[in-house]
Amino acid sequence: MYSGAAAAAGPPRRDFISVTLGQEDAVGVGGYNNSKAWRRRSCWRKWKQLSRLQRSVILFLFAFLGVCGVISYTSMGEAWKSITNKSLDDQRTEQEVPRLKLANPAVLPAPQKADAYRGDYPELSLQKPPKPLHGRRGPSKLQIKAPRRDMKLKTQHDTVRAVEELVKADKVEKTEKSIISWRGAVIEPDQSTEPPSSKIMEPEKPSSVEVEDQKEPVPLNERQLAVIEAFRHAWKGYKDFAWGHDELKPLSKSYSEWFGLGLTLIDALDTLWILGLKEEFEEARKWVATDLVFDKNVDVNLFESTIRILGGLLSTYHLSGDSLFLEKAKDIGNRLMPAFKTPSKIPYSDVNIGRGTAHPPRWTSDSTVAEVTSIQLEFRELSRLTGDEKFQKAVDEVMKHVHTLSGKNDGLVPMFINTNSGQFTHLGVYTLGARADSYYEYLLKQWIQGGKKENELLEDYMRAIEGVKKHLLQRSEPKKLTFVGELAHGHFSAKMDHLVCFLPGTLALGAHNGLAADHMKLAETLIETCYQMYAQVETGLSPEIVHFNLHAQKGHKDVEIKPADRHNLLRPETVESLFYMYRFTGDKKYQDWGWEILQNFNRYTRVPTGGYTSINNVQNPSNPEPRDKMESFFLGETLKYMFLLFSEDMDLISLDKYIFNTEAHPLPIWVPA
Ligand code: DMJ
Repeated sequence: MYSGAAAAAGPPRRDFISVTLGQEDAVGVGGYNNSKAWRRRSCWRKWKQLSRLQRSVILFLFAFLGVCGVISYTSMGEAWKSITNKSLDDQRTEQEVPRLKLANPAVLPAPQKADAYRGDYPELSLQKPPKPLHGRRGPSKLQIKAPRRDMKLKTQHDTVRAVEELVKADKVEKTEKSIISWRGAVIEPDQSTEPPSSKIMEPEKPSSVEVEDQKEPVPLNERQLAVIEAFRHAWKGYKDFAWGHDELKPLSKSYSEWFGLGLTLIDALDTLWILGLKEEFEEARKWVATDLVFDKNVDVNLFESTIRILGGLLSTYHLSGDSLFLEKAKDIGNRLMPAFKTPSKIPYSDVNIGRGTAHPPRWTSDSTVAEVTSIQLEFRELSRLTGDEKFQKAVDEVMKHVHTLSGKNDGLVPMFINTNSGQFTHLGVYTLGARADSYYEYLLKQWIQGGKKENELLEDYMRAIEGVKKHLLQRSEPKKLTFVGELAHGHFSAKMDHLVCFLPGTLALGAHNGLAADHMKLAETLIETCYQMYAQVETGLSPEIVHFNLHAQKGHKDVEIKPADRHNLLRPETVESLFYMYRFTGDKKYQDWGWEILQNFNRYTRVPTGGYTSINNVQNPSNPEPRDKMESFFLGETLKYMFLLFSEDMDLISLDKYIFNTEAHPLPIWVPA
């Protein structure tokens, strides 16, 4: 149409386009010939007809257009590339959100129907990954970046060996110099001793197992079912008579309050999950969602509320993937922070979580050493999950400060620390029991939690274990049981709290993580002693405190019990250590010992109408004198460790992926093995 109109308009103009097409059309009268050969010939003819000047102008124009074309193509290409990349990125992020969710299922299956426990084992599998129950999963990125694997193994091994040697040779002095030379000798660039706090850049999401970790379900066994039955019996009492309150009083069918925060319910959340008690878990979750309020004018103990409430909420968040628990954890974490506003930054023991004020106990400005040094796993994890450094900073500062303090005895710490001066007080008394116990436990566990990089923690731990060996270990008569006594102003006392029975488990965990083999040997001898603290007693239950006989006396056992110490509070430490020992050795005697203990709890502490009770007298099987109180740790710790001890599934809360806080709440290891 265009060319025809040009032809009709008159003689061809020597214009490149119109001339060519118009002319050709005119020439082609009588038929439309558009063959390639004809077109080529005709073009050539036209070209020949042009003057030299015209040809030069046309060639110049072509060349000019060609150059322009190349330039604009390059710059447009760049622009286009970035546009397409961006849109690809957009697509990827949109697609990756669901993909990441699928690749990171919660570590354990959604709790199963409680009724399922009546028989059919295969249905009771604990392996299927659940969908998150409520709310959305947390943001992506599970781990703080791991160093290269081969390098990590080498340097960790070197570090551990070097620390062991130096501690043994007593060379790890408090002087800057030796520490620097030790570090210089073993630390590779990727093994910075900086606390992980400086690396917190963005919030983390709940822990998870990799897809390839999924394997055939391991059926529950009779003993695990017995634990579930015991738990349900305890839960029934709590539900019927103490729902939403701190502790059940099973005999008077009522409750007691400590903080007024539903302590037993929160402490038991992750046990419900692990045992697969779905209905009970849902009910408890509902209470947390609707009734758990921290905005209350109430004084809470910083340590107890951290290990039970903050720890319980964090681990339940990790297991279930339910953001409700993280929100609650953030809330209580923030409300506990005023405790750190002290002249020394060593926190006060008590906080009013409604008013935002904190204070020491009425009679002193001291805090307990174990309390201020056993809140770190929880606050560090809270920082990692929220991306807010303040929690970790506060607790790391405490550890750094304690690391530098004088008043230790070969790594053993006194029991009190002053919140004004920041110095240890009541010097000269050393125990692995009440008021100091979990200081030692958290040295090792923080080191593991943070990916085995914080060498001061390892150094303090190794030194302390050497201190235990040097000052606190003795053997009893007649059975020659190795036990951990106490030291008061140079005098050895053959007294051992049941609380000390956390130690075999902790030593075994250290050995499993590459520490000295003799730690494992010591763990094996100490767990035997802890078992004897049950076996040598009339009810088969341990008292709160025992005294060991250092000299053989006719008719006397190794274990002596004073009238004031013969109570049992349903404590977990021995079953906790049995769990670690079984996981690391596979020796079934540890399961058998735990089974005996469970049966004796059932025999002497079970209340028929629901719940279990502390007892006053472990030496009187005909009247153990029930105390009318079920401590929250019986559900949070004792029964959980029993269940895990009896499990043949070594990956059920794998000890290479999780670190248990001192209240048995599993938190993820940041750089799992
Ligand atoms: C628990 O609250 C914790 O295990 C703590 O570390 C020690 N006391 C009880 C259990 O005995």
